[in-house]
Amino acid sequence: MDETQIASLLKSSDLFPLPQSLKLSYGTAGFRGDATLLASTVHRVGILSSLRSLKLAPSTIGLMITASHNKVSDNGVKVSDPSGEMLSQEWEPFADQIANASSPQKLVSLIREFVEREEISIGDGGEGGEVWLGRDSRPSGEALLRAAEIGVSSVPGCVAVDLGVLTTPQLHWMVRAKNKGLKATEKAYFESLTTSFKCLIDLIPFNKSSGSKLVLDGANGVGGEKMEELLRGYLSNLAIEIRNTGRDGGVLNESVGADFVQKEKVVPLGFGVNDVGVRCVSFDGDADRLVYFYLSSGEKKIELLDGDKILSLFALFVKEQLNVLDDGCCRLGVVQTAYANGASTDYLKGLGLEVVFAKTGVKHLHEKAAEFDVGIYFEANGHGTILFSEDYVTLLVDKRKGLSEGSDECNAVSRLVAVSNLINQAVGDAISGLLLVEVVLRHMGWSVQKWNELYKDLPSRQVKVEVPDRTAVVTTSEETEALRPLGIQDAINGEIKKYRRGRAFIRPSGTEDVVRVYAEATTQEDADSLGDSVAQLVKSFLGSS
Ligand code: G16
Repeated sequence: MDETQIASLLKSSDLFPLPQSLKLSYGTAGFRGDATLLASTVHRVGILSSLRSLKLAPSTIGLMITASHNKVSDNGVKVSDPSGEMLSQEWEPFADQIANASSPQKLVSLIREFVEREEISIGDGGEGGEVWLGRDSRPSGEALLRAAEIGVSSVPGCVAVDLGVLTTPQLHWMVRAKNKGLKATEKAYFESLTTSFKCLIDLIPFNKSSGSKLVLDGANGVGGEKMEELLRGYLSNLAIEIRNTGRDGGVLNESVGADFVQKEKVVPLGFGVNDVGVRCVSFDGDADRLVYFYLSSGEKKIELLDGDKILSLFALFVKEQLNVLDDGCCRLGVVQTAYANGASTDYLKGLGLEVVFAKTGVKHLHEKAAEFDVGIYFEANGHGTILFSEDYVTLLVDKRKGLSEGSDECNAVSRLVAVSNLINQAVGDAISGLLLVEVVLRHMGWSVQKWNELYKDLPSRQVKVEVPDRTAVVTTSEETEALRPLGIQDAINGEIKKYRRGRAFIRPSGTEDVVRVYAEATTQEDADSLGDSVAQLVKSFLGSS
């Protein structure tokens, strides 16, 4: 790097000093924390994104400003690689180093070392770098986006393109499309969803119904707004009522949204007795997760159809199409995490499916799903998608040429191809996930209640424990056992033994400053009691904060 390049980086870094005692880690899904402390972090991630774009030139990188399910006063930043997938994990240590560099001089020296090691050429007249920026609807997003822009353009030869307010999956989709040389606008995203959705609806053999209208809880975030745009401009026949759009004074993620509904298992604000039996769906703050639910009776209690149930529905549908083809050349697999309800895993295995487990975080699930021809992954919290390998889609398209129009085989191939276009191939996407659930329910002629009967969840409980240092918890790779603090796993095992079909684990959250506890047993009372006693163990081993 020459003197001018160094001066450019120093000048912009001086504008964003690191707040004292801020210590961040790239975590499960990028950097997250109190929004007022994040300007330097976002600025530095802007620099990193430019370097990534130059390293992989010619390619566009995505930078998303969001803290997804976290409270509204938090914000965060994550990076999309050219494929639309999460930033390569190989670059995460560098992200951690620069985010925590104590001074602009230290920062620039880390960048210099990294640029040399990675042989990144800056401003040598070759390909420039390009970073596409998006943000969710958080009030802190705009100022942080400016910090990112300054970071991106402080690397000579790199430009930032502000795409404004988007859902996280929209940005990933657009980055992927751009790097594939396809139309990469928001309009193209909506058109692609619309075309594939309509194609799937047209392929439903008889006029089947999935029951009542659908009501969407938009978490007071960007998802409700984007869904409204889709319905207004492209899918006006689809009957979806949208609540919690954020325009009626509701607060982002506060007693609303997918994370709240899935963890608390109660109705979100804005829903009540009048909705008993109605099919409802909740998005999270940046619309990369969805869970369905309905009120069975009373005012609050819900029947939850979480990521595991969405996964099961999708797996059934895909498997049905593959059975029609009966050519045995597709390797279909599903990926879950330790949070998957034991009953869902039993159900999926009962379908004869290959089930593999990954660590929490879509980046881990995505990687494993990509090993299959068709890999379906979902976290119980509603984050997931279906990945189709490019080779398998090509094979399907070729196969269709030899099939007679309207035959069962031709229709099955057309459905699979349409699903591969509908469902986001980059990350979990609540909007495309919703459209596919609606298609499959209509295809099956199922109500939400009928769908819920696929299997009965084992009662479970999730608890968050605030501790002085959550990094004191270290787990095995699948997060089912705690290796540290020493002795805690034996104590947890002692508790588990007390309950029939008891299962519990702890792990440090990568997005919030808490240790998470998951517990499962045959009755809700037992799951609650196991969850509480494991939470007590966490407090006694780590102290409470
Ligand atoms: C992010 C990740 C998810 C993960 C969730 C919770 O979701 O993308 O894969 O399950 O955080 O992670 P943790 O338990 O480590 O806090 P989101 O929707 O917040 O981006």
